[in-house]
Parts: sequence; C-alpha cells; structure tokens
Amino acid sequence: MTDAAISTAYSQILDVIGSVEPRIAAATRQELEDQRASLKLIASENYASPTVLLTMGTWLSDKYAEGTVGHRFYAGCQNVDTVESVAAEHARELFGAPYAYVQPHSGIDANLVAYWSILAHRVESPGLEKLGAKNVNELSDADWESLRQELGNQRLLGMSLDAGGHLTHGFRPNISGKMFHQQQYGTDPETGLLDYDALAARAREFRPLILVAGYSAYPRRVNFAKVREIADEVGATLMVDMAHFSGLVAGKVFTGDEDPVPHAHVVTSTTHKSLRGPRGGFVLAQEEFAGDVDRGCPMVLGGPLSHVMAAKAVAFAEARTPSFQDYAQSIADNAKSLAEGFLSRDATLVTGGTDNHLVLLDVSSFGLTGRQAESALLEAGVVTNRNSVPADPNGAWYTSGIRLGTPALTTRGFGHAEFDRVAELIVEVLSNTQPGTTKAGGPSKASYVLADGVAQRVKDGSAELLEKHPLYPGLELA
Ligand code: DSN
Repeated sequence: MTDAAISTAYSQILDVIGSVEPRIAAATRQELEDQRASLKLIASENYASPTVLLTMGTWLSDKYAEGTVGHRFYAGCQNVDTVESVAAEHARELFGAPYAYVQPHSGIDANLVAYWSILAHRVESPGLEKLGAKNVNELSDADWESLRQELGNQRLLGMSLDAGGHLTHGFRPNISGKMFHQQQYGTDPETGLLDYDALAARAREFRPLILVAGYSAYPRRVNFAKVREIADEVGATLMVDMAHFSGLVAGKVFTGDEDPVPHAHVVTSTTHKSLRGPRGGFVLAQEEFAGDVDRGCPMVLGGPLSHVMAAKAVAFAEARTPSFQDYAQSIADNAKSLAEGFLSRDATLVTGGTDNHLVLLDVSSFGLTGRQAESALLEAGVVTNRNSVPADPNGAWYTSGIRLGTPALTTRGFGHAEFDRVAELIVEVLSNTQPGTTKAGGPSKASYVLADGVAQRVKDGSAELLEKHPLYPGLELA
C-alpha cells in the first residue's frame, strides 16, 4: 500500500468513527500525536506495521469460533479456519516448532493455557486412566475430589518478580501463585545473573511439576539447554515464557542454547512486544502437549479473536523476512549502546549491562525511587516504566528501578548515536530530580521536584531525534 493510500484509509476511517463517537476519533488521533512526540522506551511496547493494524479492523471480528480448526462449536467457521491455520503455519515455520496455538488473547492467557494443558497432560489424564475413566464426567464425586486434590497439589518453580520474572510465574497474589504450590528462584546477589547451580539445587529440593523460565525484566540471555537439563533431572515440564524476547528468537539473534523452542516442552509468548505484531499471545508446544493445548478454548479462553489472529498471521509473515532479522539484531545492538551510554555517565545497571533488548537502571544511585524517576521522565516526554530491582527495598509499587527497552525506537530507526543521546537525556532528567515530600512534609516515595527548565530542554533534545526518525512516515491524517 502506498503512503497516500494508507493516509486516505486512516483519515476516512477516523471520519466514520467520529460521525458516531467523536471523542473516540479524537483520542485515537491524539494517541498518534503523543506516540510520535515521545521517546517510547517501554520494553514491552512497539509499533506494529500499518498492514498489521489495518488487518485488525475487519468483520472477522464478528464471528464466533470457539473450538479449534475443523472442530468448532459454531457453524460457518470456514474462513476463520483458514485464518487460524495460516497464522499457526507461519508460527510453526518462523520458530521451527512442531505445534502452534494462536488463539490466546494475551501473554497471561497464553500462560494460563500452558499451565492448564500441562496439568491436563501430566496429572489429569494419567489420573483418569488410573480411575478407569475417559473424562471427568465419568467420575464419581469422590473420585473427582481426589483427582482435584492431585491437580491442585502441584508445584511450580518460577523466577521471582524482583529478579525479572513475571507475575504469572508463581507470584503469590497472581492466580499462578494461588493455583500452584509455588517457589521462586532469584539471581546471584553479587552479579544479578541467573545462577544455574542455585536453580538446580532449588529444583532438586522442591521437585516442581512445572519449571518456568523466561522473564520480563532480566537484561540477559538464558541458556535454555541448561535449564532443560535441570527440568529433566527433576522430572519437571519446562515452560518458557518468551513474551519479551520472541522477536529476538524469530530474528535469529537468540539461537542454539539461547533459543527456547527446541529445549522447552511448552513455550508461550505475546505477539506485540519485540515481535512487533498485534496485541495477543500464542503457545508453541512439543507434539505430546498439542492435543491439550488445542483445547485451550473454551476450557481456558473465551472465543478467539479472528481479526487479531489474521493480524498475527501478517506479523509472523513479516517476521519471516531478512529485514526482520536485521531489525532484531539492531534491537540487541541498540540495547548495548543504551547500556554503554548509561555506564559512561556513571549510572548503575542491574547486572552491569545487557545482552538482550532491555536495560534495568537502578535509580537509587540518583537518590530516587522508580516511581519518582518514572514520573520525572514522563514530564520530560520520556515514557518508561518503573520496575523492581533484585531484593528491592521499595517493593513492587514504588520500586528502585526503571526498565528501558529498545524495540520501539529501533522500529523508528534509532541507532547507536541516538541511543547514546537517549541515555544522556535520561541522566540529565534524573540528576536534576529531587525526592519530594508528602503533604504532611515527610519524605515521599512518589512525589518529586524536577529542576526548572530541564523538562523543556530534554523535550527539545528528544524532538531533534524524533523528527529525524518519524513514526509511520508518510502517514498524514487529513
Ligand atoms: N506488561 C508486560 C510487560 O510490560 O512486561 C508483561 O505483562
């Protein structure tokens, strides 16, 4: 599609929306302006292509299609079958996976499908066989109760939130921490790096049914071959959540032992982070888990979003091109440039650097909490998110860190020099920010005071970079 055609399409779409609810058209226009004018450094965000975005806006949304390809609970799903099959085929080929399930609506949904299917495969099916039943409907109440005890009595070992894991990896307040007996592994207190020997020792002691690897705020690569050895030794199923770095796997930056797909039994991901697709999730699995994963909807998920599955297919197709591999390599190169930019300005990074798509800046060296740093940066037009650091004294709400990722600005074309300048701008904000006080005059973990003139100076500095690398160049709304 040409720039002019895309501009016309979006202008007309917004006019149609505005004729029904002008506030939605206005907010949609404003979001484009805001994204164009800010430094987006949220590690889990990106900018999908106009093709991916346009694919989501169709009547495929109008169809119910619970079930799976060729086995639906609704009539008339022939076109959804095509959409889902094409998306799954692209996912399998992109990642070299035996099986792909593209229905999950988000990463959390993908993880729930994975947990459910591992429980069904490892505990429920053998349990039913032992009880002489084919499915739970054939069980007496007493048998079902004993099977339920066994299902609910399982153990999950995942990376702790403050070490960089995700809420769904067994964090107690999350459903994963409630449905499993959970334990968490952390990182080495000195280096901040994953300690495989400590992980193995913990796994031997705890003997989890599910060992979860993967992260949302750990700035390093993981050796999944080693983690699989640990899982095998203790009889655990290895599930890897690659939501953050699936773009780096697709782009062949993470290969061999760093590619989770050949090593894990089940892999989950989102599609909208480094993979640069529509918002959504998916599951890859070894053949033995396929039948259970396939029942994710309606056992765990609501009806599939066919319009989003269509956009996933387009995004996977885009990710199978050589230019996506260049993009993925640039994400990692740029993260190194950003890290070097901070280190050369004496800032403190968790693990001392990065070799993936994110850096975790410990802002306690600026005398700030993550919350204060996040707010001051936002005032200066730099969009980040606060994040815990290992053993964070400020907890998960205020935190002591800022997580910064390169996928979005790399899509805009930022390179080494731009990311070095981004580090400089961020250090300028943080070194000119002081902690504020509460209304009663005490120390506050939330309020902050940014010195006069800094926000504007940083916005001007960002504008120079952003203007050189426009978002959706050629897209002009009438
Ligand atoms: N929201 C995602 C992230 O920012 O990492 C994970 O849920």
